[in-house]
Amino acid sequence: MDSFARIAVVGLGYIGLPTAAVFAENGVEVVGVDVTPRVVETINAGRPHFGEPNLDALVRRVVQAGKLRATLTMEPADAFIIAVPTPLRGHGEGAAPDISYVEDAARALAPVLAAGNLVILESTSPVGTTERMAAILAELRPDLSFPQQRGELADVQVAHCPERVLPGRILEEVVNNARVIGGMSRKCAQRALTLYRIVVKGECRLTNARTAELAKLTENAYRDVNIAFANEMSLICDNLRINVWDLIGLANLHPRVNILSPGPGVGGHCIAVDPWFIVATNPEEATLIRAARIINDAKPGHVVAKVRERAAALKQPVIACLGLSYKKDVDDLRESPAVEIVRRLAEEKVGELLVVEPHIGRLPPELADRGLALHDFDEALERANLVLLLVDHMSFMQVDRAMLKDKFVIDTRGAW
Ligand code: SAJ
Repeated sequence: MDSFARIAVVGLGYIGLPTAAVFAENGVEVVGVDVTPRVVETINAGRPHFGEPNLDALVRRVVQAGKLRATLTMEPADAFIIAVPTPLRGHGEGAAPDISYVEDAARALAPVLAAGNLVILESTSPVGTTERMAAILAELRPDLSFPQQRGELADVQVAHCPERVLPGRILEEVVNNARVIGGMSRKCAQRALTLYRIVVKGECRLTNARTAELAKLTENAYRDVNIAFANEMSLICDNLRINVWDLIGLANLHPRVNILSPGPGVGGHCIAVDPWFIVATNPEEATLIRAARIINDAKPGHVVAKVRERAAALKQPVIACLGLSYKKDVDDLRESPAVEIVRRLAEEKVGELLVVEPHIGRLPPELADRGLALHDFDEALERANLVLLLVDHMSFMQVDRAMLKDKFVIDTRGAW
């Protein structure tokens, strides 16, 4: 029972596809299941449908070797890894986690489930989601037993093993990061450990599913709170006319202080989202976590105000907006503070905006529809009288300092 010759990965996104490819690379037969035909076609043609270092070559290799195959319909397997989105519906206070994709995945896989199978939820989820998934499976398959019914004796094992990879370093981190493996029973955790050991070199720590769920949310809330501290210091420094980067460098000389970097805000689909999963279920207690979210969400507004103020001093402001992605060296624009800043500058008609983002081929509709276009880095620098650095992409770092002379520079990342 303990072998995993064939696994199904449900949801072939930023986490599912790299996970599927890494298992395939290690000799497991992997079926990737996704609801989007374009995603399935692209992968079966040997290509990832998003940018991530080294993923191209890996997907090509495992698809050509016949180890990874994508499909629209669920198929039987020894283990199922669910890596579907768990978005937040609404914004800020009052927003609620949406676990309907996890529920849909459970309903889709229930018919092909067999005794001896292992079902793992990898998606970042509010506490209780793994139990909810197991309840759906049990309801749809009364012929099988589940851990909430029969504990160690269950026919089907269920676990939560949250992903914790950093976009931009996914392939490396999928293998080398430590993993939290939360079983609905001891046996569930043990079996999940056996599965992950095929690919994971990092430490694997066993716990229960609820603790694993909260551990993942805690990691991202911790980072959000720490970034909020840095962002709050940047506002305080602006008021006091102190360079925040110098300040943090000095404070970090202390052996027990390690302040993160302020920036234009916190983006991405994890850190800006997951803390709300904790706030949503614990509104009374999670006051610090909520405050951090509010501070970080307010940061783009402060950047816009600063640009407005500088632009007001120019007769014809031409603003080079450098970078749109949510962080450096990725093509991911989700929840990006840079996009929000550029959109608001365009709405307020602060000046002519020259948008530079070397990682994408065309602007998202919310910017393109406002008459903006993508520009070349050198051309934008040449023409602009105000330079706004929003993302510290490697390609922006080797800027010719002479080109910045006589221009207003707003460096939101402290990179220059
Ligand atoms: N940021 C700052 N200052 C910093 C660090 C980050 O402003 O000092 C900003 C970034 O520019 C970005 C945002 O925060 O806009 C988030 O970037 P990130 O690189 O910190 O994290 P993500 O969202 O790419 O990935 C995170 C990671 N979580 C942690 O580091 C605790 C990753 O390990 C998780 O797997 C991922 O969330 C996830 O999927 O949850």
